[in-house]
Amino acid sequence: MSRKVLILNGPNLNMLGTREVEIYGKETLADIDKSCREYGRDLGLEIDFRQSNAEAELVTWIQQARGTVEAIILNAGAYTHTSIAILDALKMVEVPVVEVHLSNIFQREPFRAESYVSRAAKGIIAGFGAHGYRLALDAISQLIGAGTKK
Ligand code: CA2
Repeated sequence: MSRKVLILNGPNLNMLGTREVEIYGKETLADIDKSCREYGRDLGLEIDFRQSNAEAELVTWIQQARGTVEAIILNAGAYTHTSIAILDALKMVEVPVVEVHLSNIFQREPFRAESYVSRAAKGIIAGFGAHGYRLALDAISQLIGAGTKK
């Protein structure tokens, strides 16, 4: 049986592939969505891939994940470094969270090295561009034992 994984993307990630390609790569968010669905299918994972520029919407989606998905992959964008509301929601959700960043946030401006999301995440993948999402799916597959019967 397929297991559901929620992949959430925060502000400005809808602009991927249009600017700052030297930092974030040339793949669009639609490209990443497609590649996650395909890779997830191979791992027996059903992917629900979303993006929002609104903190409140991300919080609501995280709350709704409780009891409905097996894991969350989260690239919270700039909210990573600012949002106590997202951290609180992640702490409540009782679902494993893998934090993803396209860029290596520890090599950039000092304010990007601080992540509220990390406090609630099982682990973090940063600096591998779009491939990081597939690495996160591998990690989740291991964590929840996907491909095995529930
Ligand atoms: O490296 C990442 O994945 C980030 O989460 C991306 C965020 C940034 O604020 C985080 O520090 C690290 C920003 C995403 C903005 O993406 C754009 C893409 C194209 C053009 C402009 C922004």
